[in-house]
Amino acid sequence: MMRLIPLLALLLLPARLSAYPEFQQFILTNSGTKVDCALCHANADGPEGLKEGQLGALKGEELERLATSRRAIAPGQKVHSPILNPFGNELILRLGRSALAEGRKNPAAMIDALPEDLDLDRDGIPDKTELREGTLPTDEESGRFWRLFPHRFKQNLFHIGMGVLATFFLLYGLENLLKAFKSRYRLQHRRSSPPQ
Ligand SMILES: [Ca+2]
Repeated sequence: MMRLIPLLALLLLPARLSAYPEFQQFILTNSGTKVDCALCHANADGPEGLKEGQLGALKGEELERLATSRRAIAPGQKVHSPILNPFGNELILRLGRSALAEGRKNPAAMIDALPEDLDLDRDGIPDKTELREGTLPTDEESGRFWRLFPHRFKQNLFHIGMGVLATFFLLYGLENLLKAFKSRYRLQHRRSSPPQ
């Protein structure tokens, strides 16, 4: 019972302690892209509610994980909050909840504090760039076209190589076929022409 009291208190916290609309507003202003809560949260509708990944649906062990993540004030603590997605949990690990809360006053500075090499989905676009541009750091298909291009090119290198080879052999075959038709036509033309 004693353990339930702090857990219940967590559920009764005001919504703004769980949701960070300032970041969504910053991204909208910075990139013109409207993002939903799926950027950092497990549920695209945000942490408040009764659906999967929302506070009202958490049970037993999930509440324990929520409490642990909310105690991660300083950076360096690996958490697995049930209301956050892998990127939200990574933000707590890298920055800590205190810096995240402070970041609401200056989202640009908070984003700058993220390491340049942090790229959760390994699509070649650093997470801080994805945040600025309103694309998803957890989805390798999400990103500006030209930023994703090198990653997609590398991913499809084998198929591109096979396509080039197939085109080469097709053109080579066509060229030889045309030569063969040409020689046959000349031969037939010579045979049908009366001797001079
Ligand atoms: Ca990325």
